[in-house]
Amino acid sequence: MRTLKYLIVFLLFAGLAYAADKAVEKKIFTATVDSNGVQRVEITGGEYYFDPNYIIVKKDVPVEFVVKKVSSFMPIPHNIKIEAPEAGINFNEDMPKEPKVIRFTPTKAGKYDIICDKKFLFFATHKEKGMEGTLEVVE
Ligand SMILES: [Cu+2]
Repeated sequence: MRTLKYLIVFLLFAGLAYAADKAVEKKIFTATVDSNGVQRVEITGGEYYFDPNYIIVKKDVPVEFVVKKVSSFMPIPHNIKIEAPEAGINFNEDMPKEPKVIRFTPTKAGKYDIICDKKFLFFATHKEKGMEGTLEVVE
């Protein structure tokens, strides 16, 4: 009986550790303006994350996202999507293995969701699995 109690406690902790592991770690990147007047941000996507996942850019300065996905054993498709037309940002692009450039110029300060909305059959979307982030546009 006592063994069973220990087993239950162990499983509980194992479960908690697993849940903590799933929590999304915040990886912040503050873009700088390069000599061409562009804020270039390299973003990698994988299972199931964006790296970085918290990106800070300046308003009214062109941005270039250079996106690619890490190659993995399973050919899992990923995309990167920001839907904020009010801020001049509105795209939904597949993330290829070779770097792809996405250009936009944010016109409004605020925080905008970055997501991957791919999913497999009836399973959770990648966003729900942690493949999400924030684009913060500052004045
Ligand atoms: Cu994805």
